[in-house]
Amino acid sequence: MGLRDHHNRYGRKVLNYGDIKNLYPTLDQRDPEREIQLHLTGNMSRYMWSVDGVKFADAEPLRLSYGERVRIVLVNDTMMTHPIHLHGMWSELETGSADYLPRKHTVIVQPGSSVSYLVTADALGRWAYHCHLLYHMPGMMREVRVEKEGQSS
Ligand SMILES: [Cu+2]
Repeated sequence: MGLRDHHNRYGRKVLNYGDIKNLYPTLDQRDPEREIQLHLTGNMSRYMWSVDGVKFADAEPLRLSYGERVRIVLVNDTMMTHPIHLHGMWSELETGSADYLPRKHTVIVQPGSSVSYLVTADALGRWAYHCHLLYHMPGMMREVRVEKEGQSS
């Protein structure tokens, strides 16, 4: 949104995710094998929240193969900011240099914007993946299942 090299009228720089860089090289240098795009959705007036228009109770788990490298693209279709937390694995923000991706637990997605990050599915099991705002959590939540190939449950 034009903030990357922008200074405000007081001469101060507006910091954003483009300014973060890992001190250490990206551990998993592989390109992602696939991309998962998810829309953060909701209804402000009824205060209902969802992913791709589906609330957690009605949603299928998101399945990742153990060891795979995947790109997640979150598109925020709402007018609120959502801090999205994937448990169990790092979210490596695709900002700046691919060789120094910053690793985060929770990724903030601004209203009307999108963010992409890479995940290495290196933790077997069932993980929560959700917005960290308490009142958004019941709807804006997915189970992520990391499974070995041919071993779905
Ligand atoms: Cu939220």
